[in-house]
Amino acid sequence: MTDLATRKHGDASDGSRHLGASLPRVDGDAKVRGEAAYALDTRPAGMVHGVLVRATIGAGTVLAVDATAARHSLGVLLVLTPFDTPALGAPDSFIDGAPGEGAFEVFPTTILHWGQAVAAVIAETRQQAEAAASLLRIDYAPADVLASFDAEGAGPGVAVDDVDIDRGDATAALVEAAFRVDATYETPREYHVPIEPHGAVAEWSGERLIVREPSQWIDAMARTYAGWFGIPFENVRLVSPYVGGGFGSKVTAMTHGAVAALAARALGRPVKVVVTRAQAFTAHGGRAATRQTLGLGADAAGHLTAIVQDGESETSVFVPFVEQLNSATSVMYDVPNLRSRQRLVHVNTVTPAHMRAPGKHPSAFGLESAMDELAHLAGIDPVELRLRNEAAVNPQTGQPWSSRRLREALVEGARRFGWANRPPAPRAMRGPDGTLVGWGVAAGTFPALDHHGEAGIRVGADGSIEVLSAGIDMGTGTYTILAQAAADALGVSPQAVTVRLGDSDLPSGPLAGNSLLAGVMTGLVHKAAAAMRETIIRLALTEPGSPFVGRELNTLHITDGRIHPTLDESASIPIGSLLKAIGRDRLELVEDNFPAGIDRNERHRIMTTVSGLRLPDDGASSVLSWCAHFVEVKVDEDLGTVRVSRVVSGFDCGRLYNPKLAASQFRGGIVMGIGQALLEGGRIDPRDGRIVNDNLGDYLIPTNADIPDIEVFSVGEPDFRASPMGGKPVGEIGIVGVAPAICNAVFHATGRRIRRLPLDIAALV
Ligand code: MCN
Ligand code: MOS
Repeated sequence: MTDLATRKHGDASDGSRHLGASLPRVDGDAKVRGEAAYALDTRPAGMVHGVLVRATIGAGTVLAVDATAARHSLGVLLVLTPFDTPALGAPDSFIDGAPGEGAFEVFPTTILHWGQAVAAVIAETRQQAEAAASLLRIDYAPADVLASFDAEGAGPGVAVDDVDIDRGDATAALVEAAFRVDATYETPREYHVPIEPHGAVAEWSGERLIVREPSQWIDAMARTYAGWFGIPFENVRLVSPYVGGGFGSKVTAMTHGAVAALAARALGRPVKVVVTRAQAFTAHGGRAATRQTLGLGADAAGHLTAIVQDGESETSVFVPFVEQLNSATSVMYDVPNLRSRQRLVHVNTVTPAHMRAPGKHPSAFGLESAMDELAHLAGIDPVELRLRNEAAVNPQTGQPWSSRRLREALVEGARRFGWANRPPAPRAMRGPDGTLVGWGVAAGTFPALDHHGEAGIRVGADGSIEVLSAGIDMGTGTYTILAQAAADALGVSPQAVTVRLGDSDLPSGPLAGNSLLAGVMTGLVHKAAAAMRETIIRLALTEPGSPFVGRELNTLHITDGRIHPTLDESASIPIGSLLKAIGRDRLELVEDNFPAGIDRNERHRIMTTVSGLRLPDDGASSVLSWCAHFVEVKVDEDLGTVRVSRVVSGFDCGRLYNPKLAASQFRGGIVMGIGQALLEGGRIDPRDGRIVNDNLGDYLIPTNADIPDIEVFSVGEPDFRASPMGGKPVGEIGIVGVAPAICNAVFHATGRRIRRLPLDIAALV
């Protein structure tokens, strides 16, 4: 068991001292002092400002735009409307088969959802641009709107055959079950709301486009810009040194970036376009609303015999985005019979997007709530029910797990939480103030993916050591863990390593998505740093000028940044001194994990398409992270308020590269889960599909006062089938299972089932 916050040393299992230690964030000081310059902090000379204008109908056509007044408004440089904006080129789709192929119409005249961008105004200042934008007169021909999947005429949607599952005969098994739960679970539209807004600062330097923009996937975004403007991908530089949160919303290039780059080219000046908080609710998608009906059957001993699932989720009228509702259902428990169907309901919304634990969150909400209902019905403790249904192998594929320590998370979590003292019946516990107290549990999972990439290492005669990667850090800890990974392999301290990230001119990095970046990049950086160590030692033994020339192989080692002769420690010199002695300013190398023999274009394709992603362990084993959440709630029945008063969560994410940062990731996910359970949800105007609560005053997310003590612990062990350095995904799993654990606790407190998020006071009274 790991004390996550204080571990001073790495796990010695592979000789590492630094990877695995709870090093504080290396970028922490700069961020706290406000010295960390984010992409949108850039102010190139002559920069001007653009604003986007949103459609105020939910569907229909733009007939005309009268821009006369706007064009004459103070400081205005350019007005772009559907009728005078050139179409951009066709970038290759990075999601296979998804639209985006074909010329990119920046402002189509066809309006498919409320808030779709219809125009842009560029002026000397942001205020001037906003003032002028308010003067645009836009004529629409509105059409009928399907505001949500609740709208009349919206359903029943279209089947998504490729996620269907038929395992055994679930329908028959459900009929014969000793215990049976049938219920419908619903989750609303949720939004990413990162504190840093979306936006871009674009400028042209000759034929080269430089875009500074927060990004989770530098290379793929750059590729889209290249496609839009018909320039080679080397001619796009995308810079994203820090990212103020993304949660899945900053993966692709969007209209604001197209407008910035287009206007910068037209005006010959740098242009900054920032999406406002309100616009963020329609400029890019949040999590799709979902609804699923679950039938769970179990035998008399509480072994699951069948799951029948029928789900639906919303998507836009133009892209079939699937929020996959069986992604947790299919792997959590050992159930021989599973039938799962999902339909997509096309409505007038912006296309939904991946949001932290896409699919897994709503999937677990349904399954883990239903498991609690089953436990209650069968009179079995909910932890015990889960343990009885532990799966020895992946029940969907029959593959062995690379590792699955869910049992340990459940057992240890129960012990830490004091679960043994839980009275089985609801409404049995009250606090001193008379509030009802309830305890709930739920489990979760998140599957691992792997990706390719490169990592660069540069060592200077001035003593500098740099790690170079286009990969990014959105608050996760990439800067820190890569310094740790390099330090171990090179034989230096992490403090001696400077990590440079988030620039497409640097060696190609994987996306920060699917919680895969840490696993891929620690492996690559370790590999590159080890190669650098070998290079340094070879040069020390062979280069004229080196004090070690002529010594035998295997007589030098690098420790604490110095090259030591094994038998003569007093003769050690710093790495920088060796470089000076052999007349080198610097050494630089790049390592990668691409298949052998592929060319530059193929590498680029792999790095910028979803098809470049692959299964860890070549698919030989099934690699997932696991978690169990134990939650206490206090419910005031008079006021209908629910407070989460305690959380204890156990995680199996393999080895943790930095337990302190991983704990922070877990807590962040749990906080987001509390928001999902109690607060978050888009409110949709049924007339036109407008998101009514498109601001942080009305779209509520948890604040400090909503967050109790959260205890997180790790039961993971190094899993080298999962990744080169033994870790499994961390960034998203924290959220999975939190909402059902809270709702299960509310049931235990009140006897009332919450099957629809966010929790509505009306459901309690
Ligand atoms: N880590 C670890 N041990 C591991 C794996 C990871 O210690 N075995 C720690 C490291 O500090 C690492 C971090 O966890 O930097 C996340 O690693 P990983 O799980 O590989 O996730 P990514 O680096 O790919 O980051 C993306 C992931 C995703 S997909 C979402 S969504 C998400 C998340 O990270 N969005 C976030 N966490 C977020 N955290 C912040 N602050 N802001 C967001 O927008
Ligand atoms: Mo995370 S939703 O994969 O960016």
